[in-house]
Amino acid sequence: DDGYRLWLRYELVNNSTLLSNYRNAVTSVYLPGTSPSLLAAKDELQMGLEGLLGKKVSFQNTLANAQLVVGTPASSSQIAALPLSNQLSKAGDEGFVIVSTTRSQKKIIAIAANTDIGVLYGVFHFLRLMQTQQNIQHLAVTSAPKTKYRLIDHWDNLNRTVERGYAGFSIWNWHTLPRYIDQRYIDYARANASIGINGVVVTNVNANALILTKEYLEKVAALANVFRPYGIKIYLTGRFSAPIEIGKLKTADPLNAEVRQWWKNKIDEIYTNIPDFGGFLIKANSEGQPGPQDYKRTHADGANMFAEALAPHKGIVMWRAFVYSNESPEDRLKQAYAEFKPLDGKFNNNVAIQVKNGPLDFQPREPFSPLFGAMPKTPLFIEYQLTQEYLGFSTHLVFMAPLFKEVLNADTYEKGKGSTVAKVLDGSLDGQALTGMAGVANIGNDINWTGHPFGQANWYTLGRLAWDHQLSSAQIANEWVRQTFGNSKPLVDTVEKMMLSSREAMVNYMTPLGLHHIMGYGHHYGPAPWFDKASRADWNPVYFHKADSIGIGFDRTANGTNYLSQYAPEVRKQFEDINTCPEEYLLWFHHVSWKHTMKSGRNLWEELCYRYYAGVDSVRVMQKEWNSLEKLVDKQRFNQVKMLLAVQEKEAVWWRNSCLLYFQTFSKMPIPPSYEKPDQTLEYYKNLNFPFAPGNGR
Ligand code: BDP
Repeated sequence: DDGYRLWLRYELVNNSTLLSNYRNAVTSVYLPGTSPSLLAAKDELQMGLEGLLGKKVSFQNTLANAQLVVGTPASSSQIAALPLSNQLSKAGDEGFVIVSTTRSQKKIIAIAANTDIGVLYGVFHFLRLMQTQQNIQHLAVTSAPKTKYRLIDHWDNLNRTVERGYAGFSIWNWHTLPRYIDQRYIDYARANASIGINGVVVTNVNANALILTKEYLEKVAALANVFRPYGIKIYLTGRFSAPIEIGKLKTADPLNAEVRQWWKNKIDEIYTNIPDFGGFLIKANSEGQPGPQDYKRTHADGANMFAEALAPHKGIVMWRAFVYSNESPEDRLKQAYAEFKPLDGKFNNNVAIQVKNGPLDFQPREPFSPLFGAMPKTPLFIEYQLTQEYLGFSTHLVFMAPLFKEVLNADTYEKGKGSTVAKVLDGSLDGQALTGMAGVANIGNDINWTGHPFGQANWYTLGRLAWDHQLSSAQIANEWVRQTFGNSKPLVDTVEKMMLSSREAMVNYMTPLGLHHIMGYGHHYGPAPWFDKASRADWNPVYFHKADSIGIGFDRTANGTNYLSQYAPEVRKQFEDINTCPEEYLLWFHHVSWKHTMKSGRNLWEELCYRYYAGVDSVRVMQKEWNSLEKLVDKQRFNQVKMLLAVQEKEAVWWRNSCLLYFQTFSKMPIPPSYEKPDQTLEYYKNLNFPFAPGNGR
């Protein structure tokens, strides 16, 4: 199996009792209607059922002969006559109901929704139930998404390189668009729809104005046409200086009338090509990107200029809060809050501020960004990174659901206890209508889409959590494994266990106890805690770990940078006291003595050794677990994962050894003799170089 089919494999049900139950329940289908979304639902249902059941399904012209009834009250009066209005009233515009009911003394299953796209989502959910071998005798599902904008952000350049992409080149072939429609675009749309993704940003946040030219917009429109039946809107990244670069204006000042008119015209032009264009994602005044501050204007001035032009078309602006400036000597972590918090309430109502999950930059573990809970008058979207820039690229098996959930469950205390990040995001805490979740894509043109077969699980997770943030990591892992690899119990149990332990393993072998940003410079491959040559202080690992003869860690308490003042008092209090600060975040907030006694009774140095070694051990356990599955997994994917785990083990050892040998030059304490000895010297690790490491892709 080459992995191309992702979690939509629809293999024959291999449990004979279940197979005959399923065959008895759903082989005749009534799915009326001819809209593109209903036709997509029909195609999917046919392909899915025929694969799962190993026999043809017959599509009926009337409900009378059908076992499975699929549609909306508008698509068929016979469906309108079913007693579903109660459930449907809870399904909203995108949700669905799946119920077992009887009609004229006959058992039927109805998949119904208020809209055609809801039907498609319902069909995908139903197929998921069967792919994961659930009982479908007594169904009573009502499901509606908890966030409105559920997005995949591609960092794809027009020349098909992908910024921080580790799965090949961009799947968008701008050269052959618009006339050649790669089957991949359709399968991509199916995969996204199957997990409820309804928006795709196709271009890199480090934007290129060319995408806004007539020639490219035709191509973008062709993609939008492919996505539309699947309920997916297309978004672009907006290069702030585009009016200068392609519009021949002298300025891009957002308060300049000509500039505003230029954007208005451009946006109107986009909508004549793409009537349901979603809007813009914008990175401005960050890492060298142009923005409103170049003209002494605020982020709100910039965002509102776009918002005004998009509003008549119902488009939105997603304005990124990932900003930090070169000039500021401040703790880099404080900058986003310092710039955005004062702007709370100043954005038009079709602007959302898109905030990375943590205050720094997609590290293996970060505390939640203090912007969550600090901007009650502004819709906030969360941005996660699926591509594993800081998590071992696409050679490490790291299941991110626990990372995502950790942030969602974090309590901001904005309105007292229980004010979780999830409630900020789903709008329930502050009554926001614009709600959303985004993941930076890990997708490329590799045959299996994500390079590592398990990278698919992170794409899957983003969609599932954006739909329902209450799903547990275990449930997501379980459904993904069943659909992607199969349903046998030892297989499901073992893979689920591997997945659920993988994130903590990675934190341990890379950055335990709150360490962060100690990776190689530029390409971010492997460890380089010693690196201190970057042009900016805050691109240097030494700036972040601050190891010295006394201890290690970044003091962000009132005695240090006072970053902690950006959190609610309850949060601050917990983190600020070295005794109540969770050890996972210790070195994030404190400079701690090597001799400090940890909860385990070990001192800090010993604990650091313990964690690094535990990380490597966990990878070795994963290897054993995977090897036990040889007979249960197809050969191709079995071998791929086996090879990748070997790479991961080697790199985990590299992280462990080089970090401990380096930090040891400060702690001056031995690595406990019971641990295996590093087989290389610190000098060896420092001298490694990686001409082959993927760079930033630009
Ligand atoms: C950083 C990446 C950089 C991105 C930036 C961003 O290293 O390539 O452009 O994030 O999010 O993590 O804009």
